[in-house]
Amino acid sequence: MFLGLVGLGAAGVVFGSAVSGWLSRVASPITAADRTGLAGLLPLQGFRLYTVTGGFPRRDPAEYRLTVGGLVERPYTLTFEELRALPAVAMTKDFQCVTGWRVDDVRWRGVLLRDLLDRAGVRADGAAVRFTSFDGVYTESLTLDQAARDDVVVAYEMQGEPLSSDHGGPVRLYVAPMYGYKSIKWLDGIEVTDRVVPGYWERSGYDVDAWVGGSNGRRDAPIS
Ligand SMILES: Nc1nc2c(c(=O)[nH]1)N[C@H]1C(S)=C(S)[C@@H](COP(=O)(O)O)O[C@H]1N2
Ligand SMILES: [Mo]
Repeated sequence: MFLGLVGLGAAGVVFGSAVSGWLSRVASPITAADRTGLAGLLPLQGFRLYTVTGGFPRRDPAEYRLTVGGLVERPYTLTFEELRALPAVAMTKDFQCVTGWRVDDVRWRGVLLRDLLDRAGVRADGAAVRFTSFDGVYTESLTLDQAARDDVVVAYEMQGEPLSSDHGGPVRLYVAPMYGYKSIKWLDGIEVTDRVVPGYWERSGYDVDAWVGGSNGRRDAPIS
């Protein structure tokens, strides 16, 4: 049973690189992230678990802090409980990685990124948002227009459960209409910037505007 699962996972990896075509150049660093071992190979409801640091950081919700700062009027820091006390949104939408895998109908719950930014008051010179991870390495970006969408969530629940550490818990970003690399795990910082600062994979060649089906040379069906 266990070996069967591993076999399936390995088949997924092979299939993923076979369909990548030209993408294998930029996708190979992601495959390298699977070096972290079996966790990266086991299919979890269709997800694969990614990290770029060689480890999966853990943070107790009691110790978790989310800072919102940069070009805002009122920078602030939230505890996990404070985040959970804010008005929440729920949505059921697909998750699509640029390497080809897609998980249909994932249930997400969290706070709209837009609401967190509104709370801080974005200054007139703000134009984009930069995100940081407590893995210490991964970063991401959105324009302010993208950040204001009603399908961009600072998520703390997935599939009706608290977001697991492996999936980026206690809090990750979920950018529904874009490829999975936009959905930064282990989110700890939201910083308004005066321009888009390309994120981790974007510095390796992935598109900064990562619309599913409309970027990275892929033809996936858009997330509806
Ligand atoms: N901090 C961090 N966030 C990350 C990544 C990562 O390696 N580190 N990988 C990204 C990519 S490419 C994808 S497809 C998704 C995968 O999410 P999962 O590991 O929960 O399946 O996380 C995204 N966010
Ligand atoms: Mo991905």
